[in-house]
Amino acid sequence: MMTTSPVRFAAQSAPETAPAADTDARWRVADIEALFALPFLDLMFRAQEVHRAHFKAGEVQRSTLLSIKTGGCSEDCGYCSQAARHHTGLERERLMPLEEVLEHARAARASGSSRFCMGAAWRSPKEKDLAAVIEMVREVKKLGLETCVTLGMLDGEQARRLAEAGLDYYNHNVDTAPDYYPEIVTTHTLQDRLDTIEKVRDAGINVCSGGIVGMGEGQAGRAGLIAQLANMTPPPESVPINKLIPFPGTPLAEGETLDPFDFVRTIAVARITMPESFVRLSAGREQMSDELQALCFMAGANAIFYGERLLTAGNADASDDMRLFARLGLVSI
Ligand code: SAM
Ligand code: DTB
Ligand code: SF4
Repeated sequence: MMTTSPVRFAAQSAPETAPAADTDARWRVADIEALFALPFLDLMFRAQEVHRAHFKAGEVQRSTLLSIKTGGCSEDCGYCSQAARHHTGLERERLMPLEEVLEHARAARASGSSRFCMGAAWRSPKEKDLAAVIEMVREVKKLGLETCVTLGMLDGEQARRLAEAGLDYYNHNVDTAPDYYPEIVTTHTLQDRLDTIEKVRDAGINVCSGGIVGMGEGQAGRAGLIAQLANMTPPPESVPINKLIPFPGTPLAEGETLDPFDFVRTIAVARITMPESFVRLSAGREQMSDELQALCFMAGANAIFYGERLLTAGNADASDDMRLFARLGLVSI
């Protein structure tokens, strides 16, 4: 562990260290904005220092995603291709049968992924659906893969049943800064999301929670996103940082373009403020050059989604990823 101090920092000078884990010190949004405001090379250097103090440089965890229930969602998340009310041309599908899920899981294992993440376009799972997903978790675990699911909001009992089935991770993103959340979603609140995350945590399941960059939130919005993740006690074990994929037919389709360096900065600030978390370079890699991805790894990203698809969108090709790993000397874990 790095030496830490509970003393917080003035907004003008970027903080030197993270708050000590055993204090109630919190990251102030101003501290995080100060990190974002550092000259790029200084920020990258700091992120590398923190990364190398907590992880082996060059080791990257790979998870494969599968959409087990696509489209027709009741919620209105402005970025999402799967909201029933957005006309994205996506066909609504039923819950995928177990055997088909297992075929995908076996392929993911054969490709070298260590975790299999199943996503469903639900506000929250119904009893019959949860029972089916629990069966999927049990069977995927038997293949020797770690399991992750993202099913929308859960109550405490649902979280306990998933934990009992051996679920390793639950993904539930806070997505953006608290004050920007109502601009993006109106059918549930950020507090609903935080309640689910707390239930997942209480059930003993690892938390995967992160957000999306490039929804017009600005640097202050990105600082607000990172602050709420870093101030969770403990921070999520896995922090996906997604670059908005602008789907035609969604309200965010015509969003502003994001400076790629601001995406890299977000990764670096996540790394510095959540030294022990896996920071996952998530949606948007398909459109990123190898050089930009290399900067993200330099900034402290140490996990990716691996495989031809995310949920409904394409992902970087596995063969391109293998070449990139070889070119950069990255090792998958
Ligand atoms: N319904 C569940 C939920 O909302 O948690 C699970 C599926 S949802 C698609 C999972 C996450 O994918 C979202 O929280 C969001 O962060 C990310 N995501 C969805 N659409 C995206 C897009 N167009 N670009 C980037 N990330 C996206
Ligand atoms: C996360 O933060 N990103 C993944 C995973 N968690 C479930 C999903 C990205 C979805 C990108 C858009 C799509 O494929 O529909
Ligand atoms: Fe999409 Fe999940 Fe929101 Fe439904 S709850 S619209 S699947 S992000």
